[in-house]
Amino acid sequence: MEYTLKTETEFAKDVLTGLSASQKHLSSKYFYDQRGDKLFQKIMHLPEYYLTRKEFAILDRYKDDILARAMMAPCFNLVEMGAGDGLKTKILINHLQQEGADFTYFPIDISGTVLDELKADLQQSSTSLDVQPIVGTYKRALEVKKWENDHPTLLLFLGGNIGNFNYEQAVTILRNIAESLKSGDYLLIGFDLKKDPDIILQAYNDADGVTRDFNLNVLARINKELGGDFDLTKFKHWPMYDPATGECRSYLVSTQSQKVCIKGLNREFYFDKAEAIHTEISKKYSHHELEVLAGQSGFVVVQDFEDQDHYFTDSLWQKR
Ligand code: AVI
Repeated sequence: MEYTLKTETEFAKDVLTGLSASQKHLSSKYFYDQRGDKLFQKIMHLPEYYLTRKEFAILDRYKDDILARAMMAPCFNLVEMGAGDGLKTKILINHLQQEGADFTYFPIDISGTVLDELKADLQQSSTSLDVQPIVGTYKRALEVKKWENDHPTLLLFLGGNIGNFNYEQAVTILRNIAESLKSGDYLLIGFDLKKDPDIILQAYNDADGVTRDFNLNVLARINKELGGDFDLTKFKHWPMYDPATGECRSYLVSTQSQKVCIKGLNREFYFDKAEAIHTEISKKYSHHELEVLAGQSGFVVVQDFEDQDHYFTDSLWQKR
């Protein structure tokens, strides 16, 4: 089949840059297409993947306290970065509705499919809920700032999504978030905390291989969208956790020397045997690190809400 050159898309540009680098890399944001979204849904229910369960328990247990602290006006904006299926947020939304709160919900996600489903789902249970989805990257959504009005804002950045950025990138994103907010507005942000390395590693190396397939999905996506001929059986999923930095890094390691052709880029890429493509970072934080991060990005930590095992925290920050 003939492939038209697709070098203009952001995906194509990033793949070209990433696979041409001396340390090959591909961004984990490209895990999430329709199949990737489904795999991530599955991950969230895996016994090894504690993050979702822990955060769910936190929101369920502390919803009153969180909203009592963060609600400053009868009418407000509820913005959510990386909303996904909104499963956890529904706890807060349902609670707000029971309390008769007047708010507009702005879910932001890179996946339009996921947002369509979320909106339909929310409006099925409450036809009066004002949902204004924003499809795009965090960066783009913060530029567009559809929630810019006179009302105060509570911005949710849940799921430990901030962990998918390195420290410098996290500071940049959080500063951008701070700029999109008014002084006194709140940010509720989820951090996976440093803990026993075995527990962390297992969460990214589940027995059923769902996380492996999720990682490999970036190659499947290159095959599908850019006409690549990656043989997925020739790459090994390899997560590793460094307890000093708190970084869980995932790689795809080539099991043999091989050549891969990507027609859409009109390029061939060579892999040595055991050469790695870095695909994801999932950073785990200490309390001290997150206090510093808040300060560096224009926030103060108001309160940490944690699960009983102290695996995860939803940290409530206020814009200075
Ligand atoms: C979305 N994000 C917080 C997940 C994480 O834990 O880093 C993505 C993920 N990657 C592998 N498993 C889950």
